[in-house]
Amino acid sequence: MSNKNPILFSFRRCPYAMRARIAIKLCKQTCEIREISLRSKSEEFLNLSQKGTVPVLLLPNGKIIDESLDIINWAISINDPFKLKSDDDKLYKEDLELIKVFDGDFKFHLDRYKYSSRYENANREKHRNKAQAILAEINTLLLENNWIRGDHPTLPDISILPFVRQYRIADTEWFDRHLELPRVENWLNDFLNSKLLSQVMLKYKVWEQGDPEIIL
Ligand SMILES: N[C@@H](CCC(=O)N[C@@H](CS)C(=O)NCC(=O)O)C(=O)O
Repeated sequence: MSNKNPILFSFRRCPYAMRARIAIKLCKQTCEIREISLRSKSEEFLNLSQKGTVPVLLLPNGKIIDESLDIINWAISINDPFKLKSDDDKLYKEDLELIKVFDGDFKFHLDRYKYSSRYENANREKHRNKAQAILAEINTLLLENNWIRGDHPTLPDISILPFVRQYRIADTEWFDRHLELPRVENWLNDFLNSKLLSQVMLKYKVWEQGDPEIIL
């Protein structure tokens, strides 16, 4: 298979795919986007990556990148006009640690809060509160800035916010009334109202063989 542009296999609502799309946009990479059905994954997709998770990026040279953070790093390594990656090694390490907390603990509690019926003995409220405690730490990081590292979104914001968005969606009324972390609420609101998010949340029908190329 030879393509002119890298191809991103994506699923609109997936937070991992969202952060990959955001990085691709902010790093101004031209990629084709193909919406995948997670319920019926095409053979073409499964042949690329047996994990069967989105996002997957297929490069013109045939290389496959099938982890969202690796896709973000790929984009950053080519062009990083907004300095998503900090020049300061210490801050960069802290960013990676923070992302790890969200990909690990936060996601663990988010899943058990959002989909409590799918987990045996999951105590919805307990998991909501555990995730809230992690957000309280972010609240302190946002004391001086709108975004984690200053006046514009960088690596930790774009990697974490798609999961915070899901946390709100799990119970919007509770989040809006009872979270009581005003800086986190503003931070999420700025993200939800951003042009950037609306650009990467356009709706596409599931890609089928023969469909014209759609550029992200
Ligand atoms: N560690 C992976 C996780 C990706 C992931 O779990 N994506 C979910 C969708 S949000 C998925 O594709 N799940 C497979 C499925 O639902 O069949 C990454 O960062 O790319």
